[in-house]
Amino acid sequence: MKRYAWPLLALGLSYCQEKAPAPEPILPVPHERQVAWQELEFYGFVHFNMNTFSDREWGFGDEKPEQFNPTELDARQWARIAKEAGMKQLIITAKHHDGFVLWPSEYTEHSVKNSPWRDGKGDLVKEFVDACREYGLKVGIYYSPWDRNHPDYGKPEYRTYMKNQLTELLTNYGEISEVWFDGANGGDGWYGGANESRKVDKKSYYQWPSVIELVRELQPTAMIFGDGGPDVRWIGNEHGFAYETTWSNLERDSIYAGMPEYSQKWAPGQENGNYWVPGEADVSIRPGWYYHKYEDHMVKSLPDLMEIFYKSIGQNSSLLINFPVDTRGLIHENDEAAILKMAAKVKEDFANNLAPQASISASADRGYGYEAELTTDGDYETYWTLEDGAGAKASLELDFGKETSFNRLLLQEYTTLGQRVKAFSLEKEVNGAWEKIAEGTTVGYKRILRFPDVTAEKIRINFEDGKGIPVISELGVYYAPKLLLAPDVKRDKSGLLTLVSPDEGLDIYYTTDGSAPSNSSQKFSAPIQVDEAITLQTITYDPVSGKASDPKRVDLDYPKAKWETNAENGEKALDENIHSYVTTKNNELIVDLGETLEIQGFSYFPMQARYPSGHITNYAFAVSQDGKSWKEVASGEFSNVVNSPIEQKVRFDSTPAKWIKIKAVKTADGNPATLAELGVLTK
Ligand code: FUL
Repeated sequence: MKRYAWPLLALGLSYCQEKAPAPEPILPVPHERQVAWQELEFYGFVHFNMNTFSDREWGFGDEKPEQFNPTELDARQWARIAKEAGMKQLIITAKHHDGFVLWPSEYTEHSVKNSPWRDGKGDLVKEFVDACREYGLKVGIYYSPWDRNHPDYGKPEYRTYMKNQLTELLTNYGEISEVWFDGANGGDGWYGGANESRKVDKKSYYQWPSVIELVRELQPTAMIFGDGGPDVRWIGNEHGFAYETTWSNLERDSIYAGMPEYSQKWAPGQENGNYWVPGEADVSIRPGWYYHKYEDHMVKSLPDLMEIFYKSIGQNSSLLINFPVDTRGLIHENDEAAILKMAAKVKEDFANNLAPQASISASADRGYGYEAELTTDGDYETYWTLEDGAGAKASLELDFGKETSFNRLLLQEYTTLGQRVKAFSLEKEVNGAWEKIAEGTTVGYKRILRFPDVTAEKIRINFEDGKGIPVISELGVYYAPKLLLAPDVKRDKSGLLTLVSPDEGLDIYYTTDGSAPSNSSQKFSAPIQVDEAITLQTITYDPVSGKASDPKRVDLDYPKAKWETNAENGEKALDENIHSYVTTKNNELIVDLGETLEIQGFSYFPMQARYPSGHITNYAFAVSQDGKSWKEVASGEFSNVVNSPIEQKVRFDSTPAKWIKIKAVKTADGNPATLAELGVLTK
């Protein structure tokens, strides 16, 4: 029941409607700039600089400005995509470890001013800032302290250079909302031609306090990112995952950028950390931070991106997703499609908050102005809390008035009063008793629990442990529709076929005769033995909504159960696992098929590692009946295998084979040939 009285009544009863003062904060609490920042939640990174053109992740510093030459650069395209994806800010790599700078800095020749791009008259930081402003995005600047180009790196003079450049960046482009200092620093480099290794003392070399002071002076509202803050900290991995228990409190004084034990020891934050330094989870939408054509087929899938969303924003962290802008100067169409799918799915999952539709009550509250209803009013500034000294235990009960299905719980603490909750659980009422559905530890700015579909009329959220009375701003209950994607198809060497659902509570149907699958086809319940070549078609089906995914078609050829090879580790090319591979001895691999098959072609899956080697670009393929006398049946080129290491299929006239041999006539890098998988085509 709402306890707001009518205005008339209020006159007479005003004594009981006076809002009690807010509870005392539990320190540490966020600074104003951190409060503003936490609402951003989701923003983007643009890795675009010299590495884009040298096809590297970390340039050495000896690159030439002439190499920087995008052909269709359009920062407005980046900003449009970020905006459409629901991002609130974009951060650009103004200078990466190789030292090349994207603006015409007065302090170096190693910049866009000596590149052919815009005839040396371009300023990419300016184009970027203008595009962000046009699309209403905040602007962030990534500046690598480590500089493998600069002759003075490692000497005191370099500090002046760094400050001069930061002054340019922070005075010439209007409001900057985040300044991103990378923790990677010191090591080999070109260093003005010295070509040597330079180690710096990461704690003291940069004189961080004075750098921070400079940023504060020039951009008082900017958040400063570093491994350990000062304002926002690294989450400790590049997968975009925060932790089950994630504190915004940090023992900041124990941390310096680039310290080796940061990830294990400090990254999740500390319950009793004495500074407010919330986490930021950074991850690239592809394996690399920079663009490499050979990763065009490795853009993260929707299930991957949703996992990242729930493990970052859903675990008290912001999410920073990177676009490796390509050599044209554009976000690649695969990356755009992926991020927009993710944005649509997030929207769908949180389209309908069921909590405000329920009547809500609390085990206790602090009185007028602090009632349970305030957790479902959509206003972060209002909150439910208890009387001082009431302890950390309390509960909120929601009565939907009818059986209601859901699978997500969202909670937000009012962080202005400090992060408090240490343990909570969700229960549903079953015949007058409470049954546990899910539980969590910390909440912080935002916590989302995912669990299998539950149907209940009444639920209860128990705050079980905390640093003080709970202070809860918002509470949400949602039914996230299933991720209706076709199943993953996995087959092992023996021919055992498994279909894996992308989400819980879905059914899987399939056909093997080429007909279109539906929910009246064969239902998949356990792995199936497949001893022949088949065309598999499969769907996932949601029995609740009656909706099905698009069908997936996979041509599975003859299983490799009887196949053998003498080559060392050769079985890695026959194990139906594209993430394992064999490195051949003399650039060939011979396989005994165990029986004579009529084959019409072969397939080659190149090595899938991040830094592959030995991709076969020119091949010869031969068959044999006895493993001694060979007949070559095909030879040719895998033309684009370096840039696009996807499965290659070669067809030829049908021929009997008991033995097969693939020979790499040439590999892309001259290294011994590698194969992730070798197969035959019998259909
Ligand atoms: C890392 C850098 O070394 C990567 O190249 C990338 O910029 C990433 C965001 O941070 O530490």
